[in-house]
Amino acid sequence: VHTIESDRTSLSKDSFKRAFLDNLFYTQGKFLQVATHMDYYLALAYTVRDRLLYRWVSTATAYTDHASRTVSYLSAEFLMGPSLGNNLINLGILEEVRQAIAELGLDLNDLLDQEAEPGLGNGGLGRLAACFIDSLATLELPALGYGIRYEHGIFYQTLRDGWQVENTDNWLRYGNPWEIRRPEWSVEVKLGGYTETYTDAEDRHRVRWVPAKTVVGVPFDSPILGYRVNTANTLRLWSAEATQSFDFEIFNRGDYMGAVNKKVTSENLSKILYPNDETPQGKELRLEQQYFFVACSLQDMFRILQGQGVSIERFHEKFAVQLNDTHPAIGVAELMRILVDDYVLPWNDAWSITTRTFGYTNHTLLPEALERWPLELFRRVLPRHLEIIFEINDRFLHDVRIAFLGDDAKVRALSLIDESGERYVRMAHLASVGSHAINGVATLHSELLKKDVLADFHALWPHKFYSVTNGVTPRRWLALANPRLSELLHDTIGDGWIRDLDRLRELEAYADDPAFGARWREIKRANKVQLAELIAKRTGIEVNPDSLFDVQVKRIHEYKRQHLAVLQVIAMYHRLKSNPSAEILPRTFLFSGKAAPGYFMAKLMIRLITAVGDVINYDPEVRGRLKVVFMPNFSVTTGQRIYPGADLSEQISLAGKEASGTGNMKFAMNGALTIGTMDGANIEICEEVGAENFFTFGMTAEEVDARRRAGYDPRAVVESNPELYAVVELIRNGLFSRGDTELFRPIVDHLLTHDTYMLAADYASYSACQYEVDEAYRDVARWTRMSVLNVARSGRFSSDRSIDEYAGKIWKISPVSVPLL
Ligand code: 26V
Repeated sequence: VHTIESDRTSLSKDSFKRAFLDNLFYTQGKFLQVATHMDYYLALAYTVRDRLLYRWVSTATAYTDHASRTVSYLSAEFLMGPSLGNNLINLGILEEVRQAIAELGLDLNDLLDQEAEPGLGNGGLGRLAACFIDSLATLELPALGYGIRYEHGIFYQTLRDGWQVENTDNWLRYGNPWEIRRPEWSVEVKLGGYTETYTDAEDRHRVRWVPAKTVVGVPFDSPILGYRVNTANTLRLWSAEATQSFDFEIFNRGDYMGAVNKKVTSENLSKILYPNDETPQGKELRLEQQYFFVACSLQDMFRILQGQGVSIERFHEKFAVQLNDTHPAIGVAELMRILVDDYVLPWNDAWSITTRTFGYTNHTLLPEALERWPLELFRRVLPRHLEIIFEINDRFLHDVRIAFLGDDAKVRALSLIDESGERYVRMAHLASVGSHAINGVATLHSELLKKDVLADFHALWPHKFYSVTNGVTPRRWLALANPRLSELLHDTIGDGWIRDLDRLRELEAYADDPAFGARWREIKRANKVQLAELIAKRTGIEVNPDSLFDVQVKRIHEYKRQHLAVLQVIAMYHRLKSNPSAEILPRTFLFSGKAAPGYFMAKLMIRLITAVGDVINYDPEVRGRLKVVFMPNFSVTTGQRIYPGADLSEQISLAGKEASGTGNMKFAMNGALTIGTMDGANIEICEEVGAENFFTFGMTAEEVDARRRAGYDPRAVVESNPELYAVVELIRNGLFSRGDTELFRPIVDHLLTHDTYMLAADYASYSACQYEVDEAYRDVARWTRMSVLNVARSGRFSSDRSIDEYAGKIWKISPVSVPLL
């Protein structure tokens, strides 16, 4: 093995160049003169992969030898973003490879641009899983990420006449050099059918599930290398295939087309990612997807357990299984089914193993986002699991009746089955009952969980509740995304921050250093120039790099209130039109984000942004002082280019609605200041960086509640605020829709009547706060100081800190150092 390493996968520049040319020739079948950029990218990716594989095999060996306790992170989404750059960072060879590639007459950036982004997630939840998997490896913790290998990830967004258009993503078109198919570890998954009882040879009463169909799950593994360590964990994504028997049917039966159709249906299971972030739709295929990947993953864990000769009763000692929201919550019933039906364990023993295995992370407080499945649909797909859920529920409600003597309302409220109308299975309740740990993703969110959504569970089991504030990986979001700032950090405080982000504190000493400040500003300016180029390329809009870059990038949702920012933009425009010579601070408003395809209001919000841009951007009187840009197709890749160029980060959700937010952390880490509500992790960011370095506005979560209880009348608020009234009138009169007074009526009407997310109530405070932003930005030294301190104090928001907390408090796992073979 030593010779394999030194001959084939050494990190020296010469060996790297040789390997690259070798791969170009023997993997891509091309020579330099005819190779495309895609060929070069793939050759480079394989060259890097070889170097990962050596660490991967070493890691697998170390874990097997230690029989280490392992966390299985179950997530329906892993929004990984491109791998090449990240792997080069984590191997510590980015600059060396850039040079080696340059010596071959190529530009590394051009090759990095070739990689298709695996968009296997919607937004925050999927990206969090990706940051966590990076931190797990960096902290040398034994971990497996389990998910779905969607053939089509999140849709590709374009704009047509200012409206969002969805295009199917096809990330696998040129193949994926980072994955290895492992057909030898394929498993079968049953679906549908019915159950029956029988007596086995040992005279035991048992239940048999007679499924209607069986599909095969094939694992595709990708190595996840930690930063500058030998640990390379596995991300194992399952792909659905038809069983062999379909192929036989195809040959033997007359109904050729019918058989082929059945095959296609099986393969549909991992075809497409549902794009409905925050509003589950109760679609049968979605429940099948969830069960599919969970059933595959649990079988895989049993295989690993058996491979290590560990007995079934010790499942929970070997594995800590974390449920990333309720999407994998069916795992609770599936593990019970395996233990009780297949291994014939007594119910109580099985239940003890199950609850000691699972942890549940909740990611949302929005009531409409809580997953529930119509009972009849559930029975159709998973008849045995429904029986098991009923049994879990019976036993659970028995305890509830004792704990809350005579309180029938509590029984109804806590039940795993919602029986208030059409009957549903409540997945958050299943996850809560079946787990030993329940956590929110920021302090406020965890408190609200205990007070609101899961209050009755908290009353029952206070000891189960935890809070782990989210974090993001500084490798991708700082070292890779912002090379200029990273270089300055390198020159000033060294590179320790990349694995210990608290080390950024050492920057505090430079916050008032004029020479350092000048470099700081040059870097931000250069990043803005680069971002301006990207904006021009993607939208044709020219923006001024000396204007304040005011950025809101995230999924488009009413609770996130992109339209609150738009109201403010219109107010600034109105001010300028009323007094064209007014001294206004030039601003560029940049919006980016996807709307769920069926979410009408969100799509209309995008149309409003583009419509306002169409008027303001081309109004000669504005003289370029205001620009409004909607950048299509927000993704990990575009995020990496946007965060480093932002001056101001908009985090303006209605307090109590954004569980945490993670974009807020990426901005702060890259030196943007935040204008934000006291919501989610904003509160903690404000606390860390200091209120004097953060722009807060709006009602607190408590004030929101009080205000609503007191009776909220948005129309009265609008009518009593002349600025806001004028803004609403301008939209209503069709200024942004060529006189069409219908187009934006749903937004205006909703604002005046229900205003569910209370834009009107927060408007005045937001507007006043934006004046403070202007004032701070005009004081160059002050803004620089604030920006430096935001970066210096962002250490807490590394996902390394989050993972360290999960590992210690919830998973009880510890690092295993990996020697190279
Ligand atoms: C729901 C559904 C419903 C079915 C279709 C697919 C799908 C995908 C996602 C979701 C729920 C998404 C919940 C979510 O993303 N929450 C966000 O989680 C972030 C990480 O914890 C957090 O920072 C955000 O505040 C929170 O909105």
